[in-house]
Amino acid sequence: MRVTLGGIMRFSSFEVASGDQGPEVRVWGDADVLVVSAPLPGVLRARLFPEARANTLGFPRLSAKRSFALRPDLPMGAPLTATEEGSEVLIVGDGLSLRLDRVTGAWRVLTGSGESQRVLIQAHSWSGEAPTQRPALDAERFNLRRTRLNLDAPDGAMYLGFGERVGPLDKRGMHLTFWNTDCFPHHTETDPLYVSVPFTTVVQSGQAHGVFVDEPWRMEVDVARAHPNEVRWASSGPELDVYVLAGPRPADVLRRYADLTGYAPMPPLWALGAAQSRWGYRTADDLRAVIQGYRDRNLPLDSVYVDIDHMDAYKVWTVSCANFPDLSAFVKEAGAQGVKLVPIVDPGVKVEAGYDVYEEAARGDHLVRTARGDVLVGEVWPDPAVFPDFTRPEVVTWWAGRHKFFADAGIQGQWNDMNEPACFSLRQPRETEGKTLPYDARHGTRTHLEVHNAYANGMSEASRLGYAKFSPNIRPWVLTRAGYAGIQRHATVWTGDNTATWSHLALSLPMIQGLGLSGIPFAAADVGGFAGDTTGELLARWYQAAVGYAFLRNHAALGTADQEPWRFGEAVTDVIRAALELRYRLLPHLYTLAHAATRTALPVLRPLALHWPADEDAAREDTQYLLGEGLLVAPVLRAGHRRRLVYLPAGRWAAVFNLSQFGPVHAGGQHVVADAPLDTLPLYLRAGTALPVTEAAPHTTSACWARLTWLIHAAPDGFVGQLYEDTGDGHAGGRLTRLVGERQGERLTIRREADGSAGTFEQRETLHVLGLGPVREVQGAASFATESGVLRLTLPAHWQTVTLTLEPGEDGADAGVDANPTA
Ligand code: MIG
Repeated sequence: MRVTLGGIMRFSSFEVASGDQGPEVRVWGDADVLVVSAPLPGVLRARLFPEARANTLGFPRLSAKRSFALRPDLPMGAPLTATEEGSEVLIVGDGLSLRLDRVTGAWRVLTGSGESQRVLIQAHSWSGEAPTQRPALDAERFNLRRTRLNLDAPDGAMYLGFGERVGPLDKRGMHLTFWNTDCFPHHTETDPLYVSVPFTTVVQSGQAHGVFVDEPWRMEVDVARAHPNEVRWASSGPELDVYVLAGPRPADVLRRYADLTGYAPMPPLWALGAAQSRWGYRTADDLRAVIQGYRDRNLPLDSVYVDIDHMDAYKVWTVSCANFPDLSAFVKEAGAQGVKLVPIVDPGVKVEAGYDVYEEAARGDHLVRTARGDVLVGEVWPDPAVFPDFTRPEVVTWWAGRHKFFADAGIQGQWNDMNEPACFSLRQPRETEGKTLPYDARHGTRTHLEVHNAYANGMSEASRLGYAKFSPNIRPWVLTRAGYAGIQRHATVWTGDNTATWSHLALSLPMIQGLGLSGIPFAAADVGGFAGDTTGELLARWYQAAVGYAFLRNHAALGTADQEPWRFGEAVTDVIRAALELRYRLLPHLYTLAHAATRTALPVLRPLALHWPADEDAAREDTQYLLGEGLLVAPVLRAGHRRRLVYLPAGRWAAVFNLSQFGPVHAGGQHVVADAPLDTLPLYLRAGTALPVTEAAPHTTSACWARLTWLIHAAPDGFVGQLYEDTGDGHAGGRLTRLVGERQGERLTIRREADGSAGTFEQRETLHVLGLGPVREVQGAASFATESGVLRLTLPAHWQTVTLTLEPGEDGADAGVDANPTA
């Protein structure tokens, strides 16, 4: 219990001091400490340490914290001021201020000043407990809600993000746990899952701010469920490390979060191509047959994933000689067909005398221990198995060194699984929360309860370090199942073991969108569903929905029905081929979005909430998504449906279904009905947008597009488009092109502005422009023609400017607008 001294202020002293991360304001009383700093513009950090006197040494100074989330090169924070105002302490940082009531300990964070001042966060209570002295080793001695913070949840505020979660985009009304869990199968109500990111973007009246609680400890957050107007955080650790991030737009919050925790590195182009996987492909011959299956049917394919059967007796960093007699030769063979291999790596190390990985780990003291101090032994695929302690830097370095094995074989991508960590059972049985290690297992001086959620970050950091060391000229592609905040610096996430059901197809969109809003821009779900038998219709619709997933992997569990694209007859194969070709046509745009993600943290697959937070219909819509601000995807997510309702946000939207037809144009701010027979993916292009696309290909080669078409939906004042190009891999620079159309009266000037270089290659560019009306004259194009309202321009090499003279009086942009097609 917290002790409050009658009549005495909870906070009686404060000072401005110099902390490990820069200037900080320390406020303390008899027991509690609050330390405020300004790590970045528009970001305020408040370390809340109730009962600090009983919990720490050096009171009121708090010891430095090692964060798994923050980027390692975070600059020193900015200066702050602290003044006394009546019963409050006012702390002013870089863009945000904090007011603490010295009597009650309540505090709030404000943005702006004077008239425009707004309260972002109101914390009305926070409390904690001293450590208990009970010596027992059982899980009960852990107080899972040791430190608590209650924040105001104003009516109407939406809470987005929180990492990997089921349910709708807005988590208001849910109780969420941060404890990475291998749960199989998960359902539409299951919580927690594999990834813990204690970060939310709060949207209220169209304005956004963020709250990030940087604690890898087991935590819970009750998002206005137990109390309709409170968000209640509870940690099993002794403090809460809270970052408040200013908006005003959701995109600003996301950028500030990435400034703090890091940006995802640029993926190689091939990782954006089609991928085939299955738990059950055992041998090189199995994979040969898969690749052949794709090539025989003219289905694009860029990678195959190689599941646990590649190992010798599930020993990590080995390959079964029987299944893969010559791994490097097979990597080359697949490479010659444009296909990369992505092997799985599990953290569990088999206990076996003479097995070098085990021997090294044991000798180097790299393993997780029990509370008693012995090496902890459990069972995973290898049995018995021990667990490298990836929370310690020296273990990360050791594991990174192990990647030489795959790097030398020419492997460029890796799939880190089971890193919650998953553990099926323990040699010395103990109660655990989910199939993992016990709370009191030891990671150096820390307990598992404290670092469980961060386990996967170290494992994937090692992968990135390993490939950087052994294959410095490529961009490694690292996939992880588990993760904590900051995981995006090392790996991207797939959503784990979903099922081959329509509800999981639908669920994939809010899950991926939620991960995107949690700083992980390249997340995706297994296409077709992992568990259970898929059907042709479900698989076809899933491929359509996945046209805009950041990566596109068909994966299935052992023992389920085959689900390669050709397993359901030719009609379904044709639909899937068309979806894959659409994907490959979109690659210039998707690759540009990927590049943008590495700089802005905006995800590839975006919720409408990101760009239209003030429009409630848009903000709550999670059956559709955006690829950039101008392309809206509305896949059919239900069995038997051949039409769907689509919400179009503000603007004018041209139907560009399958990217093969142009029109009609709808006014936004309304629902429209899309006709979508099985072979149709409803897509809409917003007026003002130029979308770069290319031609379909059997596999990717370079992201310098030899054939480029800009699909343009001209707004009355013009349009703009972006294109990022480079060689598709490696670290050489790229070229960013802006295509700008500016209309003044009857004249439309189209300019191409390029920045950077992408080497010399021949590019054949065409523009397809909708929304112009009749054209009288064209200057600067090689040729042009108008066909059913779309102007097609072919451009000469290295063109800079094209000028169009339009027929006067025609407002082409309004032609064919369907103001309310549902009426
Ligand atoms: O206990 O490696 O989520 O994608 O196929 C199951 C076998 C282990 C779980 C992964 C799944 C993978 C499977 N793995």
